[in-house]
Amino acid sequence: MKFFYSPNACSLGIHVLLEEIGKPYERLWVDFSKGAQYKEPYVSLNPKSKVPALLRDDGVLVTEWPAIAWYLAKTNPEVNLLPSTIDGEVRTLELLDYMIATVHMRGFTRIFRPAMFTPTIADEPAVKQTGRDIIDTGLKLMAQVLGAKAYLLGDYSIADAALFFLEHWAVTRAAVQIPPALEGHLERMRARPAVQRALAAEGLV
Ligand SMILES: N[C@@H](CCC(=O)N[C@@H](CS)C(=O)NCC(=O)O)C(=O)O
Repeated sequence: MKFFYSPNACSLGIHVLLEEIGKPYERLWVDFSKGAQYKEPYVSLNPKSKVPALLRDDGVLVTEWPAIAWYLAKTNPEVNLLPSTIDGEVRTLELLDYMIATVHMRGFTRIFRPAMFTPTIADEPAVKQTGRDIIDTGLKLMAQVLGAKAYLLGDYSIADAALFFLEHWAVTRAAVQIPPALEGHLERMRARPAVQRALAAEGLV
């Protein structure tokens, strides 16, 4: 299996899951500084020009964070990365979609790449502020879901890997304060050996 990533991109969360699973995989850096995501050979493999992407041993490419995480959880049931009930599965999907489609794509992307949201440079501060507001609301909602639990759904799951990269971005890339309840979650995540291995492999520690 080949895992396509870029250091400190959202692929970090999938990197964590691959390390939790612990089976061999090949890690391939898509160098954004060289625009490698828009060039051959990557663009033919993944015309979306995004990471994460997972190339299975049967040649099938899996893209989109929630789909990759779901695939990894379902194909490695012994690692218990998903709740076992239908209600738990639905709740996991609900959290993943919100964290990726809203908090990442509509929030953080506004801060990292404001020019994608306006053709006018003078508007970029307002775009970034809207991003901060979306992140703020999103992280507060995740803190409510977490409550006094150790992990979002009680037991550790793929949803925690998504929340981890959002928390990590907030603290290391966006200077956004995270709610106190999430500080504990971030510390618990950082204490996991799989998280430490993924951060080290991406040169983030
Ligand atoms: N909807 C995609 C989003 C992936 C995404 O936006 N990845 C970013 C890195 S965090 C990327 O590859 N950006 C490269 C680019 O847009 O040029 C998913 O869920 O995987």
